[in-house]
Amino acid sequence: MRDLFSIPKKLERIPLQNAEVYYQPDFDLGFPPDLLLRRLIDETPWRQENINVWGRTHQQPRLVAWYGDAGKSYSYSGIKLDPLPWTEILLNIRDKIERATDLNFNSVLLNFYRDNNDSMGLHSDDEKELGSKPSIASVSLGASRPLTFKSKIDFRKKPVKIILRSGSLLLMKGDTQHNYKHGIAKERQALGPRVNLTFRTIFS
Ligand SMILES: O=C(O)CCC(=O)C(=O)O
Ligand SMILES: [Mn+2]
Repeated sequence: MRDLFSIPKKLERIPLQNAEVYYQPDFDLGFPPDLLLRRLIDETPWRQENINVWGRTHQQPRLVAWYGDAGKSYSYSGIKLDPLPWTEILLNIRDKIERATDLNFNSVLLNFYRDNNDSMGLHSDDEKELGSKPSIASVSLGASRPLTFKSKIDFRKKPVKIILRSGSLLLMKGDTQHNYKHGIAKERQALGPRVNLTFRTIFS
């Protein structure tokens, strides 16, 4: 019988209709999540990008960095990111993720939420260079933040929230980007820093 109080040691499917989302709260990254968080905050050349939304320019409410194989640049919301070369720490994490998901990734977007005021608006990762059914593996480090899923098919459906805790792995596949938006809302209460890494495959 399954122990209700044990933390699952593998990716488990989240019951979200017309989507394929898997979550593992306690993923073995090879290093303690706090150590990885500190190193990534200190060693990443973070940028705050201006983005175009509905014809107006804003500063993104978080910091970003894009790493990947040479030539795999990525465009969204009017910005184009050229990849930085892979670092040892990111290759280590990628290796663990690839084994756990049985997938290959050639790039990773790092997002740094400095505190509770940083956020990411609801969006789908549906750029054409990600293919028709993007597989995206997301590692979270630092403050727990809820990831909100909002159906694009049925607007009456209540949003579903998954708390992404430090050291967790989330995998989105299949029709998830087609049928849902997802995002990280600002929070009212003070929170410490969080770094999220989304491993992706760029086809181009
Ligand atoms: O910070 C997160 O958990 C979400 C990141 C995300 O959706 C993205 O990078 O596209
Ligand atoms: Mn996303």
